[in-house]
Amino acid sequence: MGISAYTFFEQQQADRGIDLEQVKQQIKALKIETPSWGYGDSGTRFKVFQQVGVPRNPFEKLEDAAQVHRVTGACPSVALHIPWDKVENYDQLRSHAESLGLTLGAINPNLFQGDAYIFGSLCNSNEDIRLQAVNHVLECVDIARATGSSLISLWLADGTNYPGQDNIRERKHRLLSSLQKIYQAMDPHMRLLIEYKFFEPAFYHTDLGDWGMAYNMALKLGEQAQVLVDTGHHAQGTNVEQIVAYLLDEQKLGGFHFNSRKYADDDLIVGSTNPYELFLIFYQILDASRANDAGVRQTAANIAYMIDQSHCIEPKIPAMIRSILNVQTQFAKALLIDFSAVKRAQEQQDVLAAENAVREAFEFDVTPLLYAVREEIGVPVDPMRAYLQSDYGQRILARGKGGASW
Ligand code: PSV
Ligand code: MN
Ligand code: MN
Repeated sequence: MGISAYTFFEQQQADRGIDLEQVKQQIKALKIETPSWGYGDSGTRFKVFQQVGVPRNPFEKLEDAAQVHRVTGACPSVALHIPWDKVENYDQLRSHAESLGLTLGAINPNLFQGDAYIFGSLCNSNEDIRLQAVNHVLECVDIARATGSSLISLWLADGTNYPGQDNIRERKHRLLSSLQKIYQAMDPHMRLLIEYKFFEPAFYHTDLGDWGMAYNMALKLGEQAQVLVDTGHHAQGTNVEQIVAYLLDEQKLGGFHFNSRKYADDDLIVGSTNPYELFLIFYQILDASRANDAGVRQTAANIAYMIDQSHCIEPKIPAMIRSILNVQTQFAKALLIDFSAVKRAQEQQDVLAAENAVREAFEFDVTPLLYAVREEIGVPVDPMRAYLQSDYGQRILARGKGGASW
């Protein structure tokens, strides 16, 4: 891509009244956290395929994550999942991250794999098991202190498979009381991000089945609790961007788990099947960042952007790079929306003009823009090519098969 493509693009956007310098600043500021588990082996309930070269421990997962940050400059932090990433000494893990130019990000408790949790964790009718689950999350709060993390992102597998299996309202009460114990243990700068999902592994009812249930819990807990939107956790046809807008307006949107889905919680590369949805999510965020209400603007500015994907059949590091590039692309396109044109059309109730003002931004090729941004921050203009041309992928083959797996 030569200078001329960018010059043409610059002129095109100047003619539309878009301040490209500001757009570039915003692209540079977008940071996306990658998940440690995205570098390990994962699969479906049918099979986990083992790949050669997969990290054998949390230290090696960080080394792989550092490659993604090296070529994109956009992924300086890594989320941990406990106990998948449990280590003896978190100071050592933190120093290792720092030596790689990374920080440790959200701590994700695991309330779904312990044998005790067959009938649930924080909602279990057995008080001892509920306490065990609460204690695990409290341990994660301690880990967050040691790793310098400020986010606890909590997903529950709790639910039932059959009508009558347990009392839905009592489970709701148990959940709130468990969450209150966790919330009270957090330091003032920490945030509890509550993730919801409509089904799986429970198939009849799920205790945090949708954004409304997560929102209700976050509201009852207090300011430090917010909702986490995992883009793959909705029923077919759900308007995810409306949920995003609603939660932003209530100042309760805390973060995202980005991934793509076709049928259910498929955990595919974000933006691979539904790029327009991702673009429209960013449209809502950028719209909120221009809101009159300072609280809404602040909420939009503090969103934790995280990837949550399972790379079952694809090589993991390039899959993560692809994900980051897809997010950057849709974000860059959303930044090209002419918000005054949208507003004008809305005021005139001109449906077609309003829809056009949003869609036309999606239709621009932002490659020259992203190349220019990367050149300015000193990362390869084509991060995927740079990674594939490096020998890192070859070198890690020496790790062999049978690395970390969920
Ligand atoms: C559950 O489906 C989920 O989205 C939660 O965020 C978990 O922590 C993660 O996946 C595990 O892969
Ligand atoms: Mn998730
Ligand atoms: Mn999921």
